[in-house]
Amino acid sequence: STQVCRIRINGMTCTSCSNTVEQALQAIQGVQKAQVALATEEAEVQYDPKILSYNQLLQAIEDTGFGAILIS
Ligand code: 9UX
Repeated sequence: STQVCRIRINGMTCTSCSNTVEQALQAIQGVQKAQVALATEEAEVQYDPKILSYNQLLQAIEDTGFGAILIS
């Protein structure tokens, strides 16, 4: 199954920042697709809700040193 969520990411200032966050999300078991947009400071993530919850996505972003707030 697939769930989509959008996350506001705080603190990104360059494409290296957004690539770091994007790769961290893509490396998580259960994440099917993750795109991070620097310009809008948002991530859109498709994931299997049977494998993980959005809280783990927020935690993974915070572990990279950035702030994360669920949008939808
Ligand atoms: Mo870019 Mo981001 O030089 O923490 S990697 S600012």
